[in-house]
Amino acid sequence: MKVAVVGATGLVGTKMLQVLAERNFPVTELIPVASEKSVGKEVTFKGKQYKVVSVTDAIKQKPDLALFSAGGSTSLAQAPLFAEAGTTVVDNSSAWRMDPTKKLIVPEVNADVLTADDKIIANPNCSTIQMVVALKPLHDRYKIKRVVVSTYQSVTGTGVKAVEQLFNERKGIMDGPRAYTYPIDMNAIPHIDVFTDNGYTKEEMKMIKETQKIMGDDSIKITATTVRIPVIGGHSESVNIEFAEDFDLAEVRAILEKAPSVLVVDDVANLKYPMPLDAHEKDEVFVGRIRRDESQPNTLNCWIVSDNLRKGAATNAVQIAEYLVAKHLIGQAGRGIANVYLIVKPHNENYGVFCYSKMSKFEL
Ligand code: 2RA
Repeated sequence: MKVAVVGATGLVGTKMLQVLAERNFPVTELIPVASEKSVGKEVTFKGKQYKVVSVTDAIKQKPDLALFSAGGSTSLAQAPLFAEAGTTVVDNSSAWRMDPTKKLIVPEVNADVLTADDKIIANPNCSTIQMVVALKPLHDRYKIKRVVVSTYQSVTGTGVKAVEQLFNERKGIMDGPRAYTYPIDMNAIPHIDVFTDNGYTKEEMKMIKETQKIMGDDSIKITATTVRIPVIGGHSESVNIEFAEDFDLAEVRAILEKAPSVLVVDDVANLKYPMPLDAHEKDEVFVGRIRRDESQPNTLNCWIVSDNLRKGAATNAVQIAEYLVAKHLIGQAGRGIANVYLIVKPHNENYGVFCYSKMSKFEL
């Protein structure tokens, strides 16, 4: 499979390359793509060096898959160009997430809605992904009425400049490049993304709208406060969930223990609870501090932590691509062949992908 990674030199793009390699995604040809100022730079994939190319060059090569992590305006302009060339785009920006014609996917929750016609697929916001992975199995059992979430988000969600600002400040350098208006070290900034007219930030509104879209249920009421803290390994969330009916705490734990991608870390007697230090470089969504909200009926409190660059971004995007491969929904980019059938061997085996037309057989 010919795979383009657009934004290959950024924090998420670099993580996408790492995750593609780790999960042995069937990349037969890698096309790292970035803005003009990075064209010609080299990135490493599976021990080999690849030169970064421009978007125009990448489209000419008609990749089967393009993983985008290049910002909203780039994605709005360029994702359709890839799609027109037959490429399936999985986009990590907010550009397409609330577009009613585009699917917003967390594979553990709603991958089953994908079809071969979905040429631009949206990857949700990191803080939304980790929350819905834990909420979905509970919603299926008890029906969620309302969620109150407060986040404690890693500087890696902002990007390289923010990580630099934090480390500079920690060394006492206060006049280096800044991603935030205020110091981030020794601080908590209740402001992620821009403010909207209702006094919420865009990050908070993403958590509300995206959760409803992914869960396919607009009746779930959600309110959010999102906060940036001087942390690297992942985002943490304090989540208060009100259900339509009462629940059994032991059953809640059992449901979460069985839920895909969830790891319950909840043993307060032994001081075990999820923390970003432990979630760093892992793909799971860690859930702990599971307890009843004693202030009102049918309500649960929990603490959800995940590596925002992995499950919150790169891993989720690659999992979407893996689903497309497994379901034969991808791999025909612009080949112009009638009656195409794809045969994809199971994960980890030698991925021979063959494409048959009425007349001939091509190895992709
Ligand atoms: C953040 N949610 O952490 C964003 C990144 N997508 O700022």
